[in-house]
Amino acid sequence: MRPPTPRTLRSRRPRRPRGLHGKVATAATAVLLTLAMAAPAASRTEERTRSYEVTGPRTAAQRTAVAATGASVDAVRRGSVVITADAAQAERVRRMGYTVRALPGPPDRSDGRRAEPFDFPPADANYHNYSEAMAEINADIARYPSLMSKQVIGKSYEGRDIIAVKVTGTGTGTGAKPADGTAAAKPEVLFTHHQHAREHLTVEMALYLLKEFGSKYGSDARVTKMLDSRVVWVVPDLNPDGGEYDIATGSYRSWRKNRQPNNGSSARGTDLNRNWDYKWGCCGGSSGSTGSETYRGSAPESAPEVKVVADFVRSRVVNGKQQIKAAIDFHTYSELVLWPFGWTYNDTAPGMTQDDRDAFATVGKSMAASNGYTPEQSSDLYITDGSIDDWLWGNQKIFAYTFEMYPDSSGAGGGFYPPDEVIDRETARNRDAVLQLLENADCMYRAIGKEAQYCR
Ligand code: 0X9
Ligand code: CA
Ligand code: ZN
Repeated sequence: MRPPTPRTLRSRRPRRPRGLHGKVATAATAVLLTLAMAAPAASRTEERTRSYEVTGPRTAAQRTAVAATGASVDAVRRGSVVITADAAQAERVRRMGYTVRALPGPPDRSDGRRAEPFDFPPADANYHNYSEAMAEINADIARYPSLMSKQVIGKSYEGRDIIAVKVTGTGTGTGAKPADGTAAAKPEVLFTHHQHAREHLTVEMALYLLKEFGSKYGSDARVTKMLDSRVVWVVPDLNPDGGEYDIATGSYRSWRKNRQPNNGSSARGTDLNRNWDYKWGCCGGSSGSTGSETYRGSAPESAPEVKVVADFVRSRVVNGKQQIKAAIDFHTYSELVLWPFGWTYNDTAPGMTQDDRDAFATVGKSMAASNGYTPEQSSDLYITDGSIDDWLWGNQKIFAYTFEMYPDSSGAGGGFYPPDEVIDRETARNRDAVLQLLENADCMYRAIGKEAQYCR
């Protein structure tokens, strides 16, 4: 079968941005727009990647070897994987003896109409681009001002705000009061979204959480109790530049990384989830090649977006104690609940005792029972190094999970681009798991019956 014409051919002709028709049109967006639409040299390199089905790999070690070509492993099935790779990487995988079959590109959701620049195609109009997501969040905050507030914690490479929304009730919490009579600090829980540009459903997950917390606080007992006794931080968009780039032309680009240029290379972007400062580049779970889907960056936290969020997390250390106790980093896809470490196949390691691992696994399996995802250690998939959850746990002792959202890996659900009709169902699907994490956050070891040993 002849592979479909690469999109490069169609997008080589620079398109002129048209009017923004009712969208926020500022000089800044116009400049960004022009930047994204021009740059033909860069897009020649970038758009050579496509997705392939690789039949043969069935163990984590074999999948790690496939990933070591620099491809990203997007889905894991029994005896096969789906990868995003350029032609050279696909050829290396072929030479490992596996069958490599090119898959169709991202779906055309144009409905025959042209999409607005920087917006989702018409058939996916219920997804939120960056400015729509920010407007939605601002409206939530305006509606629930005593419950939510927003902080700009820094800027992306291209200068977009990276925000954290703080959500906490007016209740004083249930924790034991310190002897000095001051209010007990509420345990804090962090939700991060959209490290990978094409994983747009994760931004919808953030919007769902804020809407759910806002609308149910004071009426739903479980939500009220949790928001009164916890501080929730939602960082809805770690990679706004990549997300906007992915949708900029009206046809999805399957972009993963941020949009930071790399010295001496025409290939842009760092894989944010390989750029965190814990065992960075240690173990064959990332790439040192700028063109790779899993390029780890020139140094830990070299990506401004990672530095911004890592600084924010460090800023939650108060009187020497990290206030954030638990976290979920949302990705797509495969329907998984993952826990650290990603850098080693071993269940336990320096910084991960058997009790730590058991607490992770017990809460992880319980969350997975509620949403129907598969629970496992992240390295059961393939080795990753410099991932956010390894850093949050290894460096900050935060019980950090990775959720891989809808669809599963069967190939039926649209991969990174499920239709917008599934947004409501697939975000609400994680409601119970999120509440479970909040409920466990004050003492994760309670789940293994060791509260007295670890949490007094
Ligand atoms: O490779 C990744 O970064 C994640 N998969 S994705 O398809 N969303 O890119 C999986 C990460 C698993 N490893 C850790 N969580 N450490
Ligand atoms: Ca639709
Ligand atoms: Zn991801």
